[in-house]
Amino acid sequence: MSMGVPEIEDAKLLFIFGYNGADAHPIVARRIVKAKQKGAKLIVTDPRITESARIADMHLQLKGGSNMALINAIGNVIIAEGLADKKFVEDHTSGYEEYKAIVEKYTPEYAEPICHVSPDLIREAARAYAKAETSMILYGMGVCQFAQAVDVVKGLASLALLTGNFGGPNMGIGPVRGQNNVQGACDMGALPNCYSGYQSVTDDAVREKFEKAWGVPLSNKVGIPLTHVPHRVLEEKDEAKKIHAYYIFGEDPAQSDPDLAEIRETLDKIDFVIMQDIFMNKTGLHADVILPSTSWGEHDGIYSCCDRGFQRIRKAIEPKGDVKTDWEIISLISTAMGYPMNYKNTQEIWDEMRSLTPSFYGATYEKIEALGSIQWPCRDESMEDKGTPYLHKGGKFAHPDGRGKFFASEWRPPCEVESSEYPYSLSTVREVGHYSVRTMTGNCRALANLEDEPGWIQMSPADCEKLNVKEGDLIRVYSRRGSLITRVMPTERVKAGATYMTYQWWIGACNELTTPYLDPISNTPESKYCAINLEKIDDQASAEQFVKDSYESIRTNMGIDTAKKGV
Ligand SMILES: Nc1nc2c(c(=O)[nH]1)N[C@H]1C(S)=C(S)[C@@H](COP(=O)(O)OP(=O)(O)OC[C@H]3O[C@@H](n4cnc5c(=O)[nH]c(N)nc54)[C@H](O)[C@@H]3O)O[C@H]1N2
Ligand SMILES: Nc1nc2c(c(=O)[nH]1)N[C@H]1C(S)=C(S)[C@@H](COP(=O)(O)OP(=O)(O)OC[C@H]3O[C@@H](n4cnc5c(=O)[nH]c(N)nc54)[C@H](O)[C@@H]3O)O[C@H]1N2
Ligand SMILES: [Mo]
Repeated sequence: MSMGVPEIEDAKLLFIFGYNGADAHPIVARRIVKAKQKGAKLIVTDPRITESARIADMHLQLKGGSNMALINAIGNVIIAEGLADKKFVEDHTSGYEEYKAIVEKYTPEYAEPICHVSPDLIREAARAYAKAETSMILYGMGVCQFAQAVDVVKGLASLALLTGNFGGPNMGIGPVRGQNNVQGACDMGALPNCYSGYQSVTDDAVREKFEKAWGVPLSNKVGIPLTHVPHRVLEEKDEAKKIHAYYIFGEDPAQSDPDLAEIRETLDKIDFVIMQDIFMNKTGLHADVILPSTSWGEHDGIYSCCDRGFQRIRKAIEPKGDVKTDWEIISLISTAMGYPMNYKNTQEIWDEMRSLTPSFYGATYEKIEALGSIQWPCRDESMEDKGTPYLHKGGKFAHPDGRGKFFASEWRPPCEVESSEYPYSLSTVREVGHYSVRTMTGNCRALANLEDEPGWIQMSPADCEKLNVKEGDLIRVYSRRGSLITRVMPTERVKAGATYMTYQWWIGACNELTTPYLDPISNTPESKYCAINLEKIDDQASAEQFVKDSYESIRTNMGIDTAKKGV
């Protein structure tokens, strides 16, 4: 994020793009409501009527999979109507002419048949975004989970460049990232291509610094992204590139990755799987070794918020049973493999990391404790350096020439679209009551009592009528990759032909249906679009029995006491 989460409240305009705060981040959603109460204009771009869309001044209810065309059209209007911040563009950016050449074609009239948004509304949104004193973009998985995702992120950043919405408070662009510490995992270098602080593994000077500190030779090759693992197990012919062992922790690919049939085959064919988790999950059913670890209330550490803010977390209770913290398990494995790690606590690990990471060096435990949160970059240990609430101050960017780079791309349709055989689109999203692979919320009996298997498919009332199904009916959903049973939820919030499921259900597991197509740069799968068909089930009683039996059988396999409600 170029700005901080608290700044959301003071922006004059919020442009919310493929992000549903009310279900995904209720605390951030409160800030959106507060911004509105303080007079901010709200523009929401989402194919569904989300809660933010319901209270928005403008809702661009685009057709799923058309983000790039819409963003290009907004850039087109800003340029055509002379609304760009010419001084900012001249002084602080590069690539404007190339950008202009691409968006020229994307008039609102050209975009309309792709996006299904009226040219008037596109113009109105572009004018409001460009004219507001400070405009802030918030985006989420409705941008990132497409095979054309990185292009769209850059396209959104280009709108901020075009209108000078960088370098000051209450403006900018923010991916409102998912998990409490997904930003932290990336900050610490849990990525295939970098060390902590985004220092590249292919940079010789960086590699030599880490080699010296750790006293071992290190590879200069980029590693393997999570979503390439199935290919490297199932199809790789080159023995040197084939994967034989898979150490998985804090992740349940057998539920959260696309095309689960392929994932199961991968986990079964691979020689050795280690699973390290706080609960049993579907991946654990394929594991050779299970390492139980402590949960967030049972250990110390630091999380990074999506706005680059480091925050300390503290152990609240003593762990029970035969468990260890994740860092102790990693240290023990490393020691057993011949590289001793003798850390006594998380502060020692943090201090070592800081000493090798200039942009985080100033964020000491003591300072984070005193200030509550420190947003990187924070380079100096002294109390004067309180971190960086917003980036690009004075219009300075990280490119070698100090300028922000414009980017536009032609729109590409999703990889799998509707056909006569699979006439509906499926997008997979979130609901407020359950979390990701549902190990955590499913183990909370109160939440399981509110909502349990097999989950729902959101459909337009017109589609329900066409299929002659009503709320709560079990229905069969199938794609080219798999099939499942879920419940019908008719809702006016979605358009005809487009359906939505949440991805936490074990029986109604939508990743049986999703496609493994990836964005070529981020390697994120296209979870937001695939083609499906729906089939009414006549014998509802046996379908209900099937759901009950399969849920019980999964829980029995996982060693869960099925007499209790919840997982
Ligand atoms: N309760 C709960 N909270 C969670 C999670 C959870 O599982 N449960 N998961 C956490 C995680 S890991 C993450 S990453 C965040 C994600 O939080 P969000 O980013 O809000 O994620 P989604 O709900 O998947 O998708 C956001 C919106 O994208 C829209 N969308 C779909 N297709 C398109 C499109 O083509 N264009 C546009 N503009 N929008 C589109 C969907 O309708 C949806 O409303 O939530 C986090 N918070
Ligand atoms: N169809 C579809 N699929 C999706 C998405 C979508 O929108 N649609 N969203 C994707 C996104 S954005 C994300 S982030 C992923 C999330 O998917 P995952 O990362 O697989 O799911 P989580 O539920 O966040 O947690 C994974 C595991 O971590 C364990 N865990 C929790 N705390 C700890 C801990 O302290 N230590 C250890 N070792 N384990 C712990 C949990 O019990 C759980 O088994 O799903 C992705 N999959
Ligand atoms: Mo996420």
